Amino acid sequence: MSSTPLPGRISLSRFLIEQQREKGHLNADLRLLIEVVARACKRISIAVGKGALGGALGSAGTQNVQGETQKKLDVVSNELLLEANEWGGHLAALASEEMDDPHPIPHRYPKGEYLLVFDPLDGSSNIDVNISVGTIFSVLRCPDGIKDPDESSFLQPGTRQVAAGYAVYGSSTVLVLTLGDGVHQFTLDREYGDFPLTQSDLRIPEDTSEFAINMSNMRHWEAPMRRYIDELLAGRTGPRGRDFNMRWVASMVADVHRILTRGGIFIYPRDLKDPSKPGKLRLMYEANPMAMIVEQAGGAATTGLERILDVQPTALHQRVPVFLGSKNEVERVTAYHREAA
Ligand code: AHM
Ligand code: MG
Repeated sequence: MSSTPLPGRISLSRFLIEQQREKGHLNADLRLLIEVVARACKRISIAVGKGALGGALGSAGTQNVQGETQKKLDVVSNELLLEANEWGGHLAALASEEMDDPHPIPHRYPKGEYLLVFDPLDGSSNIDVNISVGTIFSVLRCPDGIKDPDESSFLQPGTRQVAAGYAVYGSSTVLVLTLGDGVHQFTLDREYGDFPLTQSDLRIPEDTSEFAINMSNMRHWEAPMRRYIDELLAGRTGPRGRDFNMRWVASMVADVHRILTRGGIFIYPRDLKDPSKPGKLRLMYEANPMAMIVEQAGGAATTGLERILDVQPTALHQRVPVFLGSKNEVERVTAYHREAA
């Protein structure tokens, strides 16, 4: 059975062309970049959707730079994003969670003005159990005068991102995008192979009664973290005077997507399990793009002490604590951390 395109259906391509023409939010190179990333996400979605039939479940038997075991689909997704992006002439270099160093554009191709940073398959511990995973990406400008970008070219605060987005490979595949003027959602139409716009200007409610955190780490948390969660758990008779619900998918893309859809707060704090690590999530390809999206949707995103987008990166694979989502809750837990600092 085939379906008829919805009247007034706006494809991702048309949306980008209109943004370029009417608002000047992007140029032809950035438009190409976003379209190429979306095309790679479509291919990753197909690979994820094949599950066991694609022969790509399970471990690849290798480790990434952070010592994490790579899944076969981590490696496949990384390669799909590299292959799709390196020849188009829109990028100066790429960097990925799965690669130690930035990936240069091969000499046989022209170079462009943008840097692309990505987590090719976020939440990959969920692949083998058929739970949503996703791709997160961030776009920066290559600093002026740099012909061969290295790690230092990428170390720009999140405020310099020109675009950020993610795809969730769930019951449907959605692509969420910001160009710095609101957040827009596109849904993969598997029959037509395009991404029509399905929601524009997503907004995160300022208040929420839902939180997302890995509670199994509670014994390792610092005092302000315990204070905040203890208050939520105390429910109606506690200081917050209402009950709070908890959700934890263990795929940041899926947890953040829920927050964009109905509000909530997502937290991955620093903990004392491994004091050498300031949190689990990575600044450049997880925290920064998600912080830009969340702020663009009216939410807030901090490290517990400062705005994530203001953090000056010192290393490509740097980790940070992450508090993001409904503004009033993020501000409250941030205030608890600042009081204790
Ligand atoms: P990954 O990029 O290697 O998949 O790791 C990041 C993921 C996030 O998606 C998620 O929020 C977190 O790790 C889950 O951590 P935990 O295993 O502590 O629940
Ligand atoms: Mg990740």
